[in-house]
Amino acid sequence: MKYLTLGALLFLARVATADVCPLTINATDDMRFEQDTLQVETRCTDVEVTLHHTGRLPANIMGHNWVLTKTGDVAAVANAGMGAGLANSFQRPGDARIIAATKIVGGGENAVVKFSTAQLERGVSYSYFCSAPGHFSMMKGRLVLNAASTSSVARNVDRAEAPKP
Ligand SMILES: [Cu+2]
Repeated sequence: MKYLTLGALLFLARVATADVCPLTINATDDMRFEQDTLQVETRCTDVEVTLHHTGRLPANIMGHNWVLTKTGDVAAVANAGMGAGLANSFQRPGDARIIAATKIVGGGENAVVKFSTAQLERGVSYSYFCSAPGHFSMMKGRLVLNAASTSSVARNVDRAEAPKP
């Protein structure tokens, strides 16, 4: 009986958490992301990105965020965000080009954002960057979907590509 109970618990735990994939990215006082690529495995239905600011400088001096868009939207979204101010984490409110984003953090702080991979399409290039004014030319990288095609991500993408009514 004990085995059955433990087995049931393990099964439930696996169902509840299996497809949320954690990723961590570090941002520094010298205006860099320590990772220039983040890989998302195809089994991930959701991604939870933790931005960690490894430095000591406060948010109003060297604050960083993590913003995900299509690669072709990076410059326009960064420019639109510049005028939004620190209070809006340098993101234009309601900017539909932003797929996922954290708030701005200062040294020693973390921020977390979770998003669904269902909105990511195969064959499209995605990039992340920091939208603090002047940072995106230094602070950007690629979010890469692993190409294996039999996962839940691939099925989600197929649905997303179906003709819209
Ligand atoms: Cu930054």
